[in-house]
Formats: sequence, structure tokens, C-alpha cells
Amino acid sequence: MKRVITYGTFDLLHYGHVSILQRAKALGDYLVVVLSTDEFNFNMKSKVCYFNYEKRKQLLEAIRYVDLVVPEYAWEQKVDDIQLYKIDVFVMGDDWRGKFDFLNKYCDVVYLERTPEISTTQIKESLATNKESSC
Ligand code: C2G
Repeated sequence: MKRVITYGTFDLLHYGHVSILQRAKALGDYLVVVLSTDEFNFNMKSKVCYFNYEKRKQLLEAIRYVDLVVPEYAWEQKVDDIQLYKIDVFVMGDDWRGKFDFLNKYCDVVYLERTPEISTTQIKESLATNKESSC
């Protein structure tokens, strides 16, 4: 069984998130999603989520491509995660290209193209200005 891992906040879940999860799962048989906790988002990523961790976890667990959702509480946990979950492939969007190459000592590192036209920030801005989605 080929095991894949990816990380993220996945707040205001949208089709760009689902697309990368689908493509990540296609690289193996089992997908672990490491979901940023509310504290990690606030303290380390300066993100205030619309949905809290439990609700974001619930949404991800409903996605057919996702097999396991666990908490991300620190930048430094990735090597431990890769060893704990016996990961073969680490996946992130290409907005992170190069940032996690050091993990290639432990598993394959794959950067997948980010869906360019959608983002949580854009959704929030569109809602704030009552603009129709441009997608
Ligand atoms: N993503 C994407 N297309 C978008 C938006 C996001 O492919 N339009 C991808 C990102 O590249 C990332 C994943 O979806 O791989 C999750 O994105 P975020 O929730 O924004 O997560 P991020 O803040 O990048 O957190 O330790 C790593 C961090 O937890 C990553």
C-alpha cells in the first residue's frame, strides 16, 4: 500500500482543495491529511479560520479521497509524521515548491500545481463586497 501525506488549513473548503486532495490520492492508495489546528493557524500562520478544527476535520473526512485526518500543531512535525504513518509520498501545492525538499531523505516529495483562480482569501473578499464569483 502506497501512503501519501499532505498538510493544510483547508478553511472554507473549495474545489482547489478538493482537486489537490484528489491528485494527491491518485499518487497512492492511502491519503493522510495533516490539518492545521486553530492554535497553529493563529500563532504560526497568522490565520483566523472561519470553521474551527473539528468542523474542518469533519468536512475533510467526508471527502472520498481522504483516509485519515490528524492535527498539525508545529512546522517541525513532518519527519515524525512521515515515519509514524509510514509515508511514501509527501505532497504540497506548488506555492510551497522547494520548501520541503529536505524531506526527500525520507520519502518522495511532490509539488502539485495549485488551482490558480480560487483561494479562501478571494472567497472572503468576494463575500465582503457582495461580488459574484468570477470563477
Ligand atoms: N491549494 C491548491 N489550490 C488552491 C488553494 C490551495 O492547490 N486554490 C492547496 C495548497 O497548495 C495546499 C493545500 O491546498 O497544498 C492546502 O492549502 P491551505 O489550506 O492554504 O494550506 P497552507 O496554508 O498552504 O498550509 O505545513 C504546511 C501548511 O500547513 C500548509
